[in-house]
Amino acid sequence: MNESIMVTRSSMPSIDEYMEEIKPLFESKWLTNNGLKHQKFEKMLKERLNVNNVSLFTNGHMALEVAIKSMDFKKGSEVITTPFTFASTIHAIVNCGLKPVFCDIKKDDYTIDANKIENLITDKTVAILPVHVYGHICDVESIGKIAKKYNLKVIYDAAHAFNEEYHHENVANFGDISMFSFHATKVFNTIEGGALTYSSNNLKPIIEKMKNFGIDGPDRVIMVGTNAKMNEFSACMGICNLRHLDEEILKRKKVYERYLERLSGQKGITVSQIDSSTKANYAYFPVLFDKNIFGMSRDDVMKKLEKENIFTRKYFYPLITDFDCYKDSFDSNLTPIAKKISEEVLTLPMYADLSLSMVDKICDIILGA
Ligand code: T4K
Repeated sequence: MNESIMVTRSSMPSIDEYMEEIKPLFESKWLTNNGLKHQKFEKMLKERLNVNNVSLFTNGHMALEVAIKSMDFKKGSEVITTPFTFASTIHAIVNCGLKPVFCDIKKDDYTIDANKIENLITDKTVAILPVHVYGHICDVESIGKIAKKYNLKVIYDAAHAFNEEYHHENVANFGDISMFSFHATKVFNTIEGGALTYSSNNLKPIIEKMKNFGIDGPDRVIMVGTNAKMNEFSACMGICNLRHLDEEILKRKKVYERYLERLSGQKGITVSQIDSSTKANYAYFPVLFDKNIFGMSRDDVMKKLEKENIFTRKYFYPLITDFDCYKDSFDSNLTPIAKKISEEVLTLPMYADLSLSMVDKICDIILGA
């Protein structure tokens, strides 16, 4: 049997490089709680992303929850967001006692449709939480203007967009806060991990305390915090992986270009092109299959590839509003574009070490060559 090809594969440094980085931990025995590696990694990220503040987290999800909590919104307030995302985005809003209000997405890049946001604003709206889904950068200018007009906060779920730039500005600088995921399946990983980036220096002490139980010194706890700190081994993985990020992204670019060459222009297949204003990270390769034109549905293609031991994923199906835990509270028919895309989308294998011959094989299977 051929080796299985999964939708992605973690990037890792060599064992030697990682061992070298973690060696001091075996002497210091300092494993977490803002250790030296954590401090080093935070500084490296701050410089790389060119942002005022970085806070490191145990994972992207907890980072997002802390980002929302740090804004101190009144319970029951509304947050305008997208249903076309991973469970985490909406769970974070709900876990913070807020109500998600779903806005439809754009046909071309699957990010929130800024033209439809204003209609959803009520006197309970406090924030917009858009997602740079697949690394497609949202319409940050329009979102920023709406937020200013109505005095709303903007928290970007930038889980997929690490290292990306829009008109030469790093995505880490948009909105009030951006959240990045450093999960093993991401372009850049710290095994599990995540980060918040933000310009306001006032937020730094709040966010840092919130992720450490609200502790403000040996005898003081000043807020109801949580535990969401990044540990030293994860920070070491981040330090090592950051050294190789540019070459990893370059390899992904080659995979992306080969897919594009093979699949774009095929009838019934839609591939999303990267906007010229974006410096991309090539996080995912989503493809839409229109059964009426292509002849096979997304599920048919998925099964056909599975027979050859190639495992794709339906990121993001079902739509969040169709989840068992949300379907009684929301109506997915109110966001018809998101619903249609979630029914047609398949994310193909995408990672730095995916060979171009494997990309050809995947495309041959899809196209029945
Ligand atoms: N917001 C958005 C928009 C997100 O997409 C995510 C996470 C978050 C927020 C929250 O961030 P984190 O809290 O996770 O930092 C995966 C990831 O667990 C999740 O991080 C990610 N989004 C989501 C889109 O995908 P699964 O359940 O699909 O992953 P899994 O375990 O099926 O892995 C997929 C493939 O990756 C495997 O088939 C092989 C490969 N893999 C997986 C693991 C775990 C590796 O190569 N190495 C590994 O260690 O959720």
